[in-house]
Amino acid sequence: MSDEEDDIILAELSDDELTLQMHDDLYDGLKEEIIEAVNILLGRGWTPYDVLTKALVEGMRIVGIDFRDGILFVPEVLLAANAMKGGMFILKPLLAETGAPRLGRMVIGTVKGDIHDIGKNLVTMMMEGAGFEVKDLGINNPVESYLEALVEEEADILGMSALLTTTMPYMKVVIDTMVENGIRDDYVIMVGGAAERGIRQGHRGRCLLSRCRRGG
Ligand code: B12
Repeated sequence: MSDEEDDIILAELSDDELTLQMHDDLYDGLKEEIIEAVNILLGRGWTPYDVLTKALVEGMRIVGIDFRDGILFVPEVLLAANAMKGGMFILKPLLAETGAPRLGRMVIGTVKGDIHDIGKNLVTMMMEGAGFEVKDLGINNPVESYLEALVEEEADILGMSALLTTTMPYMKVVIDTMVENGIRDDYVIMVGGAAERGIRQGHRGRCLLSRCRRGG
């Protein structure tokens, strides 16, 4: 960090300057600065919803673009997501009070036999940042966990993550069970990780696939 950046006093910036600074600070994964800036904007009378969308979500949108284009890598994105989480921690209770518009509810989890969760955690944060309520079931989820959570959370979207060739087919097991139970069309299903082949095994329906990453 340059001396010039060290000298920035967030409280002295105008609203516009502070918002742009927050985009930079998210990009650099500066959690303490994000927390300070969120509190400053709230203190200036910004609604929690405006702080979320104009400062945090917009900042993460820029991070997402550079991640997609290979300019940022996983460790940097995790730092940015962690900084975003710091801001979200302050805003979450306030948003609940002020009734900011929620886009929908999602249940997400890594499938049975699989402990990879970095991608899932990123998706969770991105979805929360985009205005969805997300129930994260963690790793190693059997079909029963997904089905129970969908009902309990009154969810609209099911998200599944699987990184191993041995666990990918389990996504199909979950979907097939939903078909058998006659509830498949009640939900949008999003799958990610090494999803491509796993889901191509003869399933039809509303599915959103993330881009598949290969290699190691
Ligand atoms: C980190 C890692 C681990 C860590 C996991 C730590 C953690 N907390 O997640 C540890 C060390 C624990 C691990 C363990 C193992 N791993 Co591993 N691991 C990886 C590695 C290097 C990176 C995965 C990762 O986090 N990528 C970064 C994230 C951001 O990417 P992502 O997960 O793909 O997520 C993105 C998208 O897929 C998508 N996405 C993900 N989930 C979802 C969900 C939804 C709903 C949506 C919309 C999108 C979405 O969004 C994300 C952002 O773009 C991969 C190699 C690779 N390049 O993928 C191997 C890899 C997945 N592992 C592999 C293996 C073999 C194993 C082990 C079996 C090794 C062993 N012998 O013990 C164990 C498995 C344990 C188990 N039962 O799960 C193999 C799998 C091979 C295969 N064909 O099955 C890989 C491919 C490495 C390799 N080339 O051999 N692993």
